[in-house]
Amino acid sequence: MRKKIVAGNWKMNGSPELANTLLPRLAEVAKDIQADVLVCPPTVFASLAKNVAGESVAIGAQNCSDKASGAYTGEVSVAMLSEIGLSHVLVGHSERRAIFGETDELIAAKVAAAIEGGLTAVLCVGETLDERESDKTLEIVLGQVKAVLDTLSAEQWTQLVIAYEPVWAIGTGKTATSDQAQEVHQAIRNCLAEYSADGAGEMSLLYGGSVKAANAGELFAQQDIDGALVGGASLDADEFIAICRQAG
Ligand code: 3PY
Repeated sequence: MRKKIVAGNWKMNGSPELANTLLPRLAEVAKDIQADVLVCPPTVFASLAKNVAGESVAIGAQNCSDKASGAYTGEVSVAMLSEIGLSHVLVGHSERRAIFGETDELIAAKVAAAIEGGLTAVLCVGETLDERESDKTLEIVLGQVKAVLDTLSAEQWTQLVIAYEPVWAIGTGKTATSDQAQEVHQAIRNCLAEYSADGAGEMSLLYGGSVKAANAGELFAQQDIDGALVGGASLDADEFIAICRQAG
């Protein structure tokens, strides 16, 4: 059985107050449901988040360095994230690809560093509106997936989750329809099966892009959608909890 996961990406938002109020409530809900719950606050609040979240909510980072240590001003290594008790790291979010120029090669190196350092990498992939409108969705998304899979062994997949986040649905209020999302998720799973049939069946594939309580249920009902990576709605305790409950 594949794990259902609901992950919150706070991006560059939130505060110690939000961590102190939202996470203890979420922790109680997470104890009651089957789905795994993950919250990725800004790294500066991650230690605090880890302390207040307890064991039922996993805390992750939104980015990591591909380097182990050294003169890399502003970077944070996987070992540092692990040292403060984090278990996951988002890698290759479309904002990092588009705004910070992260390439497939760098993203593959970060995923490898995360896995080797004992974390679970949540690899984010997705197409832009132009790419979708020129019928390149699967070419782009599967290209981003393969760039990472080509550098990993199937045994390492137990520490990999893939989040499909169409760029045109991020921060725009537009969500892919559940059929559009399922079509891409199924294509990702078929692509995984070319590497490892067992691994493909076990990989959790999350949908991201303006997920809210109102659309989560329909998305989660799709065969190849195993949860969500939630942006803005993860900053609102009631909304995020309502999404988590729908994951079961
Ligand atoms: C969004 O839903 O806005 C996201 O980018 C989640 O990562």
